[in-house]
Amino acid sequence: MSTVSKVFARSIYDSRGNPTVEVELTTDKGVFFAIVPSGASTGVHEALELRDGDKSKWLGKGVLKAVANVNDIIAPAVVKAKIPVTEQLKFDEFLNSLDGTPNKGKLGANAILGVSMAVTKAAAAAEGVPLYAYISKLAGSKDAYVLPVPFMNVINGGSHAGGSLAFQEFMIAPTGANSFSEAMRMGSEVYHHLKSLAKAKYGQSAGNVGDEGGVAPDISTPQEALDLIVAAIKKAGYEGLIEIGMDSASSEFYKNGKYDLDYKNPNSDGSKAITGSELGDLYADLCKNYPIVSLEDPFAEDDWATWSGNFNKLPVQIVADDLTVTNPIRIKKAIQEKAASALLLKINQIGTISESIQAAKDSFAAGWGVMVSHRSGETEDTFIADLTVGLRTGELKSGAPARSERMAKYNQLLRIEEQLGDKAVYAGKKFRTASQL
Ligand code: 2PG
Ligand code: MG
Repeated sequence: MSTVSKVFARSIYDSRGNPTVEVELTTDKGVFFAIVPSGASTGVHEALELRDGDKSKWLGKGVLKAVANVNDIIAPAVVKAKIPVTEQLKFDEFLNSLDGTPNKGKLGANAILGVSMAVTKAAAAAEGVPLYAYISKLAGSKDAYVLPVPFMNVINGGSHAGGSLAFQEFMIAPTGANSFSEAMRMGSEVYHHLKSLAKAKYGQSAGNVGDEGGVAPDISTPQEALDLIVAAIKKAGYEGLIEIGMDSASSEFYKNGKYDLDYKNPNSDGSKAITGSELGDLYADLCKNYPIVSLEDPFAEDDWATWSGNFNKLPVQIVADDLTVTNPIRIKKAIQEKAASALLLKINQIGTISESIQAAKDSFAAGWGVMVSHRSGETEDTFIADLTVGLRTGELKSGAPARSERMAKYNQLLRIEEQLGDKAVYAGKKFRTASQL
């Protein structure tokens, strides 16, 4: 029975150069590290990310309070409680009881999540199995491990880049590949073609990248972005084998009941603001003209009626991110209201691994898909790669096939696929229903 002898947190830095929490947890099996990611286009209903707010340091973004909450409150309580690390649910319930608020508002989700992740890693070591295998057991997933379709964000817009493009992410999804490693090769080739095409068409600076490693040409319409991607797919010779996903992150440009597609223009006169129904028509049109298979956050986080009203109009996977924030209560509502057909699963939106697993299970039970996701502020921690395989979600997004905080997850999946050999199944076209494969 492996229990925790020491917990220690420190402040380190994420991919945007902002402070974040790292937890070091010690058991008889060793020392286990976990680093917490951080979003930019965060949903208002997410669990609380505790920031110091002291403008004299890190522009208010310090996490010294969250670090102190781990070291002064969580650490002594956890060591004293002696809960076996293999009892994740009990452990996470204990962490939640120390916090005592519905949104982890006292200790901070960033303090709690770091400990919860490190416990899972320690438990895998206690059982002597790889992390993905342990998570699979924890979640009660079916046998045969499924490797996900990587949704690679090759054009960055919205709050993740400069320029005037309102929609945040344009992703390539090699659904026609035969394996995860082949999907990565195809994605890498398309990414490099895309960079050359963007530079040739929009000038050298169009090759500069945004927060998630995708190029960020100064274009203003989704059609321009999609045309570039289609041209790059064609140039690489993968027409029909690579499809497209988008994350509009539309809560960012929802104002006064309308969607302002010109929101990044400081001189916007509001004339490009459209209704939810008009935005739905725009998506329907894009789905007709481009090989789109997935639309995330097409509508804003509290615009429920527009989500449900447009659901049948859009013939692709509809992914809920800011709408559901990996929160079982909001997921239940979205299922009841027929608002979406897939969950975007972000562990720091809810703050513990048990609750993240529960969110995935609730979604699967409703026939939904689940796409595991990084945050735009990421780290070298590869936890979500193992989580994806363990939960059998069949889909994951971890940014462009470039920049090490993005590649860390894809590289871990390459290792897992190699380790599994013949036992690895690639989700391919069945990414949305991979849990049933
Ligand atoms: C999203 C994410 C990740 P952020 O909206 O899906 O790509 O962005 O982490 O900034 O919320
Ligand atoms: Mg999103």
